[in-house]
Amino acid sequence: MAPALHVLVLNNLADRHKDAIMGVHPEITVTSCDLEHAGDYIADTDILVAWGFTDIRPLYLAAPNLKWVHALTAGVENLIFPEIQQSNTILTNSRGIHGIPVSEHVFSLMLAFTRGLNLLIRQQQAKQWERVPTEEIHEKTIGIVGLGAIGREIAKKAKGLGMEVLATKQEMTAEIFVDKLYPPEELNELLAASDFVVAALPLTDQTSGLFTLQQFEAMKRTAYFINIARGSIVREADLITALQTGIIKGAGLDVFDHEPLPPDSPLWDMPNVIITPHIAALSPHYLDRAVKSFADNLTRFVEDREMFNIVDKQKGY
Ligand code: OXD
Repeated sequence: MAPALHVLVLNNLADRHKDAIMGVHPEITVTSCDLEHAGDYIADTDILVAWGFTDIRPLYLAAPNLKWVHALTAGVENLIFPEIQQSNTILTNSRGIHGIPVSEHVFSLMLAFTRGLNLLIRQQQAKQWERVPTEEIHEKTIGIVGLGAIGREIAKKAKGLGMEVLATKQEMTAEIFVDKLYPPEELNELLAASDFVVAALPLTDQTSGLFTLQQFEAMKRTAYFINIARGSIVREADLITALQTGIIKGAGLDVFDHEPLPPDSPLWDMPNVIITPHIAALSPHYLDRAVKSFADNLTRFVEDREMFNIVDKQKGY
C-alpha cells in the first residue's frame, strides 16, 4: 500500500468515526475540520471527504497529492468541475445509505396530503375544529422517476402499502417491487398514470429542468408531486403555476432551486404545498452509515481492489 494516507474530512467527526476510518490501516491519519480551516491541511491531503454541496474547487486546485474525493452525500453537484473532470482523481459518493430516511420522508409527505394534515395543522393553529376531505393511498399508483437505491426503497414500502408501482429507469432490469418500468423517454406516460409522482433522480445535464409545465400538464389534476431529488430538476416557476392553477393537486418539496427557499417564494403560503428544508435524508444514523460506507471503500482503495459508488464525472452520477 501507499506509505501514509492523509484523509481530510470537512465535517465534525466523533471519535468512533475517526476510529472507523483509521481502523482500516495503521498508516491512515484523519483530520476533521470545517471548510474555512481546510487550507491548513490540504497540501498534504490524499483523500478529501466533503458534502456534495460544498464548493471544494479552490481546495482542489491547492491539493497536489489528492487522489480521491468522496462525497458524504449522494448528490455531487459542487464536486464536479472541469479540473476534476479532466483529472484521474477518483470521485465517489454515499449512494446506498439514503433509502430508509428518504423513503420514510416521502411517505410522510404523501400520507400528510391524503390525511389532510397540510390543512389540519393550519386549522389547529387557528383552534378550528373542522373535518377535511381524506383519501387513501391504498391501491393508488405511485410513479417513481429515477429508480436507484432510494427509488427501490420507496417502491418496496409502496408495495407494502398496497400501491401500484411504476418507475422510470435508464436500463430495463428485473425489479421485484415495480409493476411497470418505463425508459426515460416515456416519462410522460408514467406521469399520466400516477396519483403520486416522486422525483428521485440525480441532477445531471439531462435531468436539469426536466419538469416543466408540459410534465405537470401530463399529470392527473388529482396528482401530488414529491421532490426529494434536487430543486433544479424542476422549472420552479412552472411548478408554481401548476399548483396555483390546479394543474396538479399538491406538492411535497424537500429541495428547491435556491436553498434556503427565499422568503418571497409563493410556495410558502400555498395550502397545497408542504415544504421541508432539505432534510429527507437526515437521521441520527446518517453519519454512522456514511462513515461505514466510506471506510469500506477505503479498505478497497488501500487493498487496490475495485471500489464502489464511483461517480462518472462526465455523467455527474
Ligand atoms: C444527498 C442529499 O444528496 O441528502 O445525499 O440530498
